[in-house]
Amino acid sequence: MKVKIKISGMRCATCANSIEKVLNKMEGVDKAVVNLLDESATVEFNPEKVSLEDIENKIESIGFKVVKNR
Ligand code: 9UX
Repeated sequence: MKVKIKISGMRCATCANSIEKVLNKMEGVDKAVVNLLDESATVEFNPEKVSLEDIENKIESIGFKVVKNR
């Protein structure tokens, strides 16, 4: 499935790249693209291998905030 996750706390391209790199390394994530200006991550993943919650927790574990109810 494909989801768009709103993220706050990114202040530069390196922030975006680091999130993208970490997400793309996760088991079950097929493709993650982070957009700094849009403050979002678009993630394609296999829900049988990884959950949306796992992905959101990973983003927060490296110091960014997932914004719900956009
Ligand atoms: Mo540069 Mo982005 O320190 O946190 S990587 S603003």
